[in-house]
Amino acid sequence: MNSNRKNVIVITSKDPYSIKEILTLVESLDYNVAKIITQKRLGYGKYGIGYGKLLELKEWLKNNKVDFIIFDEKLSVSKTYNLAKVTQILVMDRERLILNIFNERAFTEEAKLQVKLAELKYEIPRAREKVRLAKLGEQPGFYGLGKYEVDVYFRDLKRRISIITKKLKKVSKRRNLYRERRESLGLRTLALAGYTGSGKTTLFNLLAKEYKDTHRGVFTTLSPVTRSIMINAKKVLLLDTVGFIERLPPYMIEAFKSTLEELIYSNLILLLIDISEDNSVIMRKYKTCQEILNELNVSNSKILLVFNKADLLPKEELELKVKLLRKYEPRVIISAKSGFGLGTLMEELEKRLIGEKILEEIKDRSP
Ligand SMILES: Nc1nc2c(ncn2[C@@H]2O[C@H](COP(=O)(O)OP(=O)(O)O)[C@@H](O)[C@H]2O)c(=O)[nH]1
Ligand SMILES: [Mg+2]
Repeated sequence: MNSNRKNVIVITSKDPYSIKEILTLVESLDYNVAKIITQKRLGYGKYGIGYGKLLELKEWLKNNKVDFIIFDEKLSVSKTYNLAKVTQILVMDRERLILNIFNERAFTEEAKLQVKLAELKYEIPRAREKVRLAKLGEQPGFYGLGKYEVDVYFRDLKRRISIITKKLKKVSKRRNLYRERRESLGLRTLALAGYTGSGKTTLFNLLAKEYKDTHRGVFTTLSPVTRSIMINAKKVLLLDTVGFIERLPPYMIEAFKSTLEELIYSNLILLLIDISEDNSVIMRKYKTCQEILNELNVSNSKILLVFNKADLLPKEELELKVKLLRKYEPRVIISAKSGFGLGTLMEELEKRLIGEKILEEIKDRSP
Protein backbone atom coordinates (compact mmCIF):
# COMPACT_ATOMS: atom_id res chain seq x y z
CA MET A 1 0.00 0.00 0.00
CA ASN A 2 1.07 3.51 -0.80
CA SER A 3 2.22 5.19 2.41
CA ASN A 4 1.76 8.64 0.90
CA ARG A 5 -1.98 8.14 0.76
CA LYS A 6 -3.92 10.99 2.25
CA ASN A 7 -6.24 10.23 5.16
CA VAL A 8 -9.68 11.73 5.04
CA ILE A 9 -12.90 11.95 7.01
CA VAL A 10 -16.07 11.73 4.96
CA ILE A 11 -19.20 13.51 6.14
CA THR A 12 -22.19 12.24 4.19
CA SER A 13 -25.93 11.55 4.41
CA LYS A 14 -27.48 8.36 5.74
CA ASP A 15 -28.64 7.16 2.31
CA PRO A 16 -26.73 3.95 1.40
CA TYR A 17 -26.48 4.87 -2.32
CA SER A 18 -24.94 8.23 -1.46
CA ILE A 19 -22.49 6.62 0.93
CA LYS A 20 -21.44 4.08 -1.69
CA GLU A 21 -21.04 6.78 -4.31
CA ILE A 22 -18.99 9.20 -2.21
CA LEU A 23 -16.68 6.38 -1.10
CA THR A 24 -16.05 5.36 -4.70
CA LEU A 25 -15.34 8.98 -5.62
CA VAL A 26 -12.95 9.40 -2.70
CA GLU A 27 -11.20 6.12 -3.42
CA SER A 28 -10.76 7.03 -7.07
CA LEU A 29 -8.34 9.72 -5.82
CA ASP A 30 -6.62 7.04 -3.75
CA TYR A 31 -7.52 8.70 -0.45
CA ASN A 32 -7.83 6.50 2.58
CA VAL A 33 -11.15 6.93 4.37
CA ALA A 34 -10.27 6.96 8.07
CA LYS A 35 -13.75 7.77 9.33
CA ILE A 36 -17.28 8.24 8.03
CA ILE A 37 -19.74 10.53 9.75
CA THR A 38 -23.36 10.38 8.60
CA GLN A 39 -25.89 13.12 9.13
CA LYS A 40 -29.57 13.06 8.23
CA ARG A 41 -29.78 16.68 7.03
CA LEU A 42 -26.49 17.67 5.53
CA GLY A 43 -25.32 21.25 5.17
CA TYR A 44 -27.40 22.92 7.86
CA GLY A 45 -26.39 24.91 10.92
CA LYS A 46 -23.21 26.84 11.48
CA TYR A 47 -20.91 23.97 10.50
CA GLY A 48 -22.98 22.00 8.01
CA ILE A 49 -23.39 19.30 10.62
CA GLY A 50 -25.21 19.18 13.91
CA TYR A 51 -23.54 20.07 17.17
CA GLY A 52 -23.54 16.47 18.44
CA LYS A 53 -21.74 15.25 15.32
CA LEU A 54 -19.29 18.11 15.59
CA LEU A 55 -18.40 17.07 19.13
CA GLU A 56 -17.98 13.47 17.97
CA LEU A 57 -15.69 14.69 15.22
CA LYS A 58 -13.60 16.85 17.58
CA GLU A 59 -13.30 14.03 20.07
CA TRP A 60 -12.12 11.64 17.36
CA LEU A 61 -9.60 14.19 16.08
CA LYS A 62 -7.88 14.26 19.47
CA ASN A 63 -6.36 10.85 18.76
CA ASN A 64 -6.35 10.77 14.97
CA LYS A 65 -4.86 12.85 12.23
CA VAL A 66 -6.38 13.45 8.83
CA ASP A 67 -5.47 15.57 5.82
CA PHE A 68 -8.95 16.62 4.70
CA ILE A 69 -12.56 16.62 5.69
CA ILE A 70 -14.68 15.70 2.68
CA PHE A 71 -18.18 17.08 2.88
CA ASP A 72 -20.60 15.26 0.55
CA GLU A 73 -22.71 18.31 -0.31
CA LYS A 74 -22.23 21.80 -1.59
CA LEU A 75 -21.03 23.78 1.42
CA SER A 76 -21.21 27.56 1.69
CA VAL A 77 -18.02 29.54 2.21
CA SER A 78 -18.91 30.56 5.75
CA LYS A 79 -19.73 26.98 6.80
CA THR A 80 -16.53 25.75 5.19
CA TYR A 81 -14.66 28.44 7.12
CA ASN A 82 -16.36 27.61 10.41
CA LEU A 83 -15.73 23.90 10.07
CA ALA A 84 -12.09 24.45 9.10
CA LYS A 85 -11.63 26.86 11.99
CA VAL A 86 -13.03 24.58 14.65
CA THR A 87 -11.20 21.47 13.37
CA GLN A 88 -8.09 23.14 11.92
CA ILE A 89 -8.42 20.79 8.95
CA LEU A 90 -8.90 21.62 5.30
CA VAL A 91 -12.50 21.14 4.22
CA MET A 92 -13.31 19.99 0.69
CA ASP A 93 -16.93 20.01 -0.37
CA ARG A 94 -18.44 17.63 -2.91
CA GLU A 95 -17.93 19.97 -5.85
CA ARG A 96 -14.28 20.60 -4.97
CA LEU A 97 -13.71 16.83 -4.73
CA ILE A 98 -15.27 16.21 -8.14
CA LEU A 99 -13.13 18.98 -9.64
CA ASN A 100 -10.04 17.25 -8.24
CA ILE A 101 -11.10 13.99 -9.88
CA PHE A 102 -11.66 15.75 -13.21
CA ASN A 103 -8.25 17.35 -12.87
CA GLU A 104 -6.65 13.97 -12.59
CA ARG A 105 -8.49 12.62 -15.61
CA ALA A 106 -8.17 15.57 -17.97
CA PHE A 107 -5.70 14.40 -20.62
CA THR A 108 -6.24 16.58 -23.59
CA GLU A 109 -5.41 20.26 -23.64
CA GLU A 110 -9.08 21.03 -24.10
CA ALA A 111 -10.15 18.91 -21.15
CA LYS A 112 -7.54 20.61 -18.96
CA LEU A 113 -8.84 24.03 -19.92
CA GLN A 114 -12.45 22.97 -19.35
CA VAL A 115 -11.59 21.74 -15.87
CA LYS A 116 -9.70 24.97 -15.11
CA LEU A 117 -12.74 26.92 -16.26
CA ALA A 118 -15.04 24.89 -14.02
CA GLU A 119 -12.67 25.56 -11.11
CA LEU A 120 -12.84 29.30 -11.68
CA LYS A 121 -16.63 29.09 -11.94
CA TYR A 122 -16.60 27.29 -8.62
CA GLU A 123 -14.60 30.16 -7.10
CA ILE A 124 -16.54 33.12 -8.49
CA PRO A 125 -19.63 32.99 -6.27
CA ARG A 126 -17.37 32.24 -3.30
CA ALA A 127 -14.73 34.91 -3.92
CA ARG A 128 -16.10 37.88 -1.98
CA GLU A 129 -17.06 35.95 1.12
CA LYS A 130 -13.82 33.97 1.03
CA VAL A 131 -11.59 37.04 0.97
CA ARG A 132 -13.66 38.73 3.66
CA LEU A 133 -13.37 35.73 5.96
CA ALA A 134 -9.68 35.24 5.20
CA LYS A 135 -9.07 38.74 6.60
CA LEU A 136 -10.52 37.63 9.95
CA GLY A 137 -7.73 35.12 10.46
CA GLU A 138 -5.97 32.36 8.61
CA GLN A 139 -7.78 29.02 8.37
CA PRO A 140 -6.92 25.92 6.37
CA GLY A 141 -8.19 26.54 2.85
CA PHE A 142 -8.13 30.32 3.21
CA TYR A 143 -4.37 30.85 3.49
CA GLY A 144 -2.95 33.78 1.64
CA LEU A 145 -6.30 35.09 0.46
CA GLY A 146 -6.40 37.68 3.23
CA LYS A 147 -3.83 39.85 1.49
CA TYR A 148 -6.19 40.40 -1.46
CA GLU A 149 -8.71 43.18 -1.71
CA VAL A 150 -12.10 41.65 -2.41
CA ASP A 151 -12.60 43.37 -5.75
CA VAL A 152 -9.08 42.67 -6.91
CA TYR A 153 -9.49 38.95 -6.34
CA PHE A 154 -12.90 38.95 -7.98
CA ARG A 155 -11.66 40.81 -11.04
CA ASP A 156 -8.64 38.53 -11.25
CA LEU A 157 -10.91 35.48 -11.43
CA LYS A 158 -13.06 37.12 -14.12
CA ARG A 159 -9.98 37.96 -16.15
CA ARG A 160 -8.71 34.38 -15.94
CA ILE A 161 -12.09 33.06 -17.06
CA SER A 162 -12.03 35.27 -20.11
CA ILE A 163 -8.47 34.16 -21.01
CA ILE A 164 -9.38 30.48 -20.73
CA THR A 165 -12.57 30.95 -22.71
CA LYS A 166 -10.51 32.48 -25.53
CA LYS A 167 -7.95 29.68 -25.41
CA LEU A 168 -10.71 27.09 -25.52
CA LYS A 169 -12.04 28.55 -28.72
CA LYS A 170 -8.65 28.13 -30.35
CA VAL A 171 -7.87 24.70 -28.95
CA SER A 172 -11.11 23.10 -30.00
CA LYS A 173 -10.20 23.89 -33.57
CA ARG A 174 -6.92 22.03 -33.34
CA ARG A 175 -6.60 18.30 -33.49
CA ASN A 176 -5.07 16.49 -30.59
CA LEU A 177 -1.47 15.45 -31.18
CA TYR A 178 -1.55 12.54 -28.82
CA ARG A 179 -4.57 11.08 -30.53
CA GLU A 180 -3.06 11.55 -33.96
CA ARG A 181 0.05 9.71 -32.90
CA ARG A 182 -2.01 6.86 -31.59
CA GLU A 183 -4.01 6.68 -34.79
CA SER A 184 -0.88 6.73 -36.90
CA LEU A 185 0.32 3.65 -35.03
CA GLY A 186 -2.91 1.90 -35.97
CA LEU A 187 -3.78 1.29 -32.35
CA ARG A 188 -7.31 0.23 -31.51
CA THR A 189 -8.80 1.85 -28.46
CA LEU A 190 -11.11 0.25 -25.95
CA ALA A 191 -12.72 2.59 -23.41
CA LEU A 192 -14.53 1.83 -20.18
CA ALA A 193 -17.50 4.01 -19.37
CA GLY A 194 -20.36 3.90 -16.87
CA TYR A 195 -21.44 5.29 -13.55
CA THR A 196 -19.07 5.72 -10.64
CA GLY A 197 -19.03 2.44 -8.75
CA SER A 198 -20.04 0.28 -11.71
CA GLY A 199 -16.63 -1.41 -11.67
CA LYS A 200 -14.66 0.30 -14.44
CA THR A 201 -11.40 0.43 -12.53
CA THR A 202 -11.78 -3.15 -11.32
CA LEU A 203 -12.28 -4.35 -14.89
CA PHE A 204 -9.45 -2.10 -16.07
CA ASN A 205 -7.08 -3.71 -13.57
CA LEU A 206 -8.25 -7.21 -14.46
CA LEU A 207 -7.76 -6.69 -18.20
CA ALA A 208 -4.43 -4.93 -17.65
CA LYS A 209 -3.19 -7.83 -15.56
CA GLU A 210 -4.52 -10.73 -17.67
CA TYR A 211 -3.70 -9.29 -21.08
CA LYS A 212 -0.63 -7.30 -20.23
CA ASP A 213 1.40 -6.01 -23.12
CA THR A 214 4.93 -7.09 -22.37
CA HIS A 215 6.51 -5.41 -25.39
CA ARG A 216 8.35 -2.27 -24.60
CA GLY A 217 6.95 0.64 -26.49
CA VAL A 218 5.62 4.13 -26.45
CA PHE A 219 2.27 3.11 -25.08
CA THR A 220 3.16 0.49 -22.48
CA THR A 221 2.28 2.73 -19.58
CA LEU A 222 0.84 6.10 -20.42
CA SER A 223 -0.82 7.16 -17.21
CA PRO A 224 -2.58 5.53 -14.27
CA VAL A 225 -5.73 5.27 -16.33
CA THR A 226 -4.29 4.10 -19.64
CA ARG A 227 -2.73 0.75 -20.51
CA SER A 228 -1.73 -1.06 -23.62
CA ILE A 229 -2.97 -4.65 -23.60
CA MET A 230 -2.80 -7.56 -26.03
CA ILE A 231 -5.94 -9.06 -27.48
CA ASN A 232 -5.33 -11.94 -29.85
CA ALA A 233 -1.76 -10.77 -30.48
CA LYS A 234 -2.95 -7.28 -31.34
CA LYS A 235 -2.10 -4.23 -29.31
CA VAL A 236 -5.12 -2.44 -27.86
CA LEU A 237 -5.15 0.76 -25.85
CA LEU A 238 -7.33 0.50 -22.77
CA LEU A 239 -8.80 3.64 -21.18
CA ASP A 240 -10.49 4.08 -17.83
CA THR A 241 -12.75 7.15 -17.70
CA VAL A 242 -14.07 9.46 -14.97
CA GLY A 243 -17.48 7.89 -14.99
CA PHE A 244 -20.89 9.39 -14.56
CA ILE A 245 -21.58 11.05 -11.24
CA GLU A 246 -24.97 11.73 -9.70
CA ARG A 247 -25.91 15.29 -8.75
CA LEU A 248 -23.45 17.04 -11.04
CA PRO A 249 -23.93 20.83 -11.01
CA PRO A 250 -24.61 22.36 -14.46
CA TYR A 251 -21.39 24.40 -14.59
CA MET A 252 -19.41 21.14 -14.43
CA ILE A 253 -21.13 19.37 -17.31
CA GLU A 254 -18.79 20.73 -20.00
CA ALA A 255 -15.70 19.80 -17.99
CA PHE A 256 -17.16 16.37 -17.40
CA LYS A 257 -17.89 15.84 -21.08
CA SER A 258 -14.45 16.95 -22.09
CA THR A 259 -12.91 14.27 -19.88
CA LEU A 260 -15.01 11.84 -21.94
CA GLU A 261 -13.80 13.29 -25.23
CA GLU A 262 -11.64 10.24 -25.78
CA LEU A 263 -14.77 8.13 -26.13
CA ILE A 264 -15.56 9.75 -29.44
CA TYR A 265 -12.34 8.39 -30.90
CA SER A 266 -12.45 4.97 -29.31
CA ASN A 267 -13.13 1.92 -31.45
CA LEU A 268 -15.25 0.28 -28.80
CA ILE A 269 -16.83 1.43 -25.54
CA LEU A 270 -17.73 -0.94 -22.76
CA LEU A 271 -20.62 0.65 -20.92
CA LEU A 272 -20.58 -0.88 -17.46
CA ILE A 273 -23.77 -1.32 -15.49
CA ASP A 274 -23.93 -2.63 -11.93
CA ILE A 275 -26.46 -5.45 -12.34
CA SER A 276 -26.79 -5.91 -8.58
CA GLU A 277 -28.72 -2.64 -8.31
CA ASP A 278 -32.52 -2.39 -8.57
CA ASN A 279 -33.93 -2.58 -12.07
CA SER A 280 -35.31 0.94 -11.77
CA VAL A 281 -31.85 2.29 -10.85
CA ILE A 282 -30.25 0.33 -13.70
CA MET A 283 -32.77 1.74 -16.15
CA ARG A 284 -32.35 5.34 -14.96
CA LYS A 285 -28.57 5.15 -15.06
CA TYR A 286 -28.54 3.46 -18.45
CA LYS A 287 -30.76 6.20 -19.84
CA THR A 288 -28.49 8.98 -18.51
CA CYS A 289 -25.40 7.28 -19.96
CA GLN A 290 -27.08 6.88 -23.35
CA GLU A 291 -28.14 10.53 -23.40
CA ILE A 292 -24.65 11.80 -22.69
CA LEU A 293 -23.06 9.43 -25.19
CA ASN A 294 -25.56 10.58 -27.81
CA GLU A 295 -24.74 14.19 -27.03
CA LEU A 296 -21.09 13.39 -27.58
CA ASN A 297 -22.08 11.87 -30.93
CA VAL A 298 -20.89 8.40 -30.04
CA SER A 299 -22.52 5.95 -32.40
CA ASN A 300 -24.55 3.17 -30.76
CA SER A 301 -22.75 0.54 -32.82
CA LYS A 302 -19.59 1.25 -30.80
CA ILE A 303 -21.23 0.52 -27.44
CA LEU A 304 -21.23 -2.89 -25.79
CA LEU A 305 -23.18 -3.14 -22.55
CA VAL A 306 -21.42 -4.97 -19.77
CA PHE A 307 -23.57 -6.06 -16.85
CA ASN A 308 -21.09 -6.28 -14.02
CA LYS A 309 -21.12 -7.66 -10.46
CA ALA A 310 -22.94 -10.87 -11.45
CA ASP A 311 -21.28 -12.51 -8.42
CA LEU A 312 -23.48 -10.46 -6.09
CA LEU A 313 -26.70 -12.14 -7.20
CA PRO A 314 -27.84 -15.70 -6.55
CA LYS A 315 -28.11 -17.73 -9.75
CA GLU A 316 -31.93 -17.64 -9.98
CA GLU A 317 -32.08 -13.92 -9.36
CA LEU A 318 -29.37 -13.29 -11.94
CA GLU A 319 -31.31 -15.28 -14.55
CA LEU A 320 -34.50 -13.41 -13.77
CA LYS A 321 -32.77 -10.06 -14.04
CA VAL A 322 -31.08 -10.95 -17.28
CA LYS A 323 -34.51 -11.88 -18.66
CA LEU A 324 -36.04 -8.60 -17.52
CA LEU A 325 -33.17 -6.62 -19.03
CA ARG A 326 -33.11 -8.55 -22.30
CA LYS A 327 -34.06 -5.53 -24.40
CA TYR A 328 -30.69 -3.94 -23.59
CA GLU A 329 -28.51 -5.22 -26.40
CA PRO A 330 -25.79 -6.13 -27.22
CA ARG A 331 -24.50 -7.11 -23.82
CA VAL A 332 -22.35 -9.47 -21.83
CA ILE A 333 -22.63 -10.47 -18.19
CA ILE A 334 -19.49 -10.54 -16.07
CA SER A 335 -17.98 -10.15 -12.66
CA ALA A 336 -14.88 -8.00 -12.78
CA LYS A 337 -14.14 -9.17 -9.26
CA SER A 338 -14.36 -12.96 -9.72
CA GLY A 339 -13.53 -13.06 -13.41
CA PHE A 340 -16.85 -14.68 -14.28
CA GLY A 341 -17.73 -14.12 -17.94
CA LEU A 342 -14.29 -12.86 -18.86
CA GLY A 343 -13.97 -15.50 -21.59
CA THR A 344 -17.22 -14.39 -23.23
CA LEU A 345 -16.20 -10.76 -22.93
CA MET A 346 -12.86 -11.47 -24.61
CA GLU A 347 -14.60 -13.28 -27.48
CA GLU A 348 -16.78 -10.21 -28.01
CA LEU A 349 -13.76 -7.92 -27.86
CA GLU A 350 -11.91 -9.98 -30.42
CA LYS A 351 -14.90 -10.07 -32.70
CA ARG A 352 -15.66 -6.35 -32.42
CA LEU A 353 -12.22 -4.88 -32.05
CA ILE A 354 -9.92 -7.14 -33.99
CA GLY A 355 -12.26 -8.88 -36.43
CA GLU A 356 -13.87 -5.68 -37.61
CA LYS A 357 -10.53 -3.95 -37.96
CA ILE A 358 -9.10 -6.74 -40.06
CA LEU A 359 -12.09 -6.49 -42.39
CA GLU A 360 -11.52 -2.74 -42.67
CA GLU A 361 -7.87 -3.27 -43.46
CA ILE A 362 -8.67 -5.82 -46.15
CA LYS A 363 -11.16 -3.40 -47.63
CA ASP A 364 -8.55 -0.63 -47.57
CA ARG A 365 -6.07 -2.77 -49.42
CA SER A 366 -8.48 -3.87 -52.13
CA PRO A 367 -8.35 -1.71 -55.28
N1 LIG B 1 -18.93 -7.92 -5.86
C1 LIG B 1 -18.37 -7.22 -6.84
N2 LIG B 1 -17.86 -6.01 -6.58
C2 LIG B 1 -17.29 -5.33 -7.60
C3 LIG B 1 -17.22 -5.86 -8.91
N3 LIG B 1 -16.60 -4.95 -9.68
C4 LIG B 1 -16.30 -3.89 -8.89
N4 LIG B 1 -16.71 -4.12 -7.63
C5 LIG B 1 -16.60 -3.24 -6.46
O1 LIG B 1 -17.37 -2.06 -6.69
C6 LIG B 1 -16.72 -0.91 -6.16
C7 LIG B 1 -16.50 0.11 -7.25
O2 LIG B 1 -15.61 -0.43 -8.20
P1 LIG B 1 -14.68 0.46 -9.11
O3 LIG B 1 -13.95 -0.46 -10.04
O4 LIG B 1 -13.87 1.38 -8.30
O5 LIG B 1 -15.78 1.29 -9.91
P2 LIG B 1 -15.61 2.55 -10.87
O6 LIG B 1 -16.04 3.73 -10.09
O7 LIG B 1 -16.55 2.29 -12.01
O8 LIG B 1 -14.19 2.62 -11.32
C8 LIG B 1 -15.42 -1.42 -5.55
O9 LIG B 1 -15.63 -1.59 -4.18
C9 LIG B 1 -15.18 -2.75 -6.25
O10 LIG B 1 -14.48 -3.65 -5.45
C10 LIG B 1 -17.78 -7.15 -9.14
O11 LIG B 1 -17.76 -7.71 -10.23
N5 LIG B 1 -18.33 -7.78 -8.06
MG1 LIG C 1 -12.86 4.15 -11.23
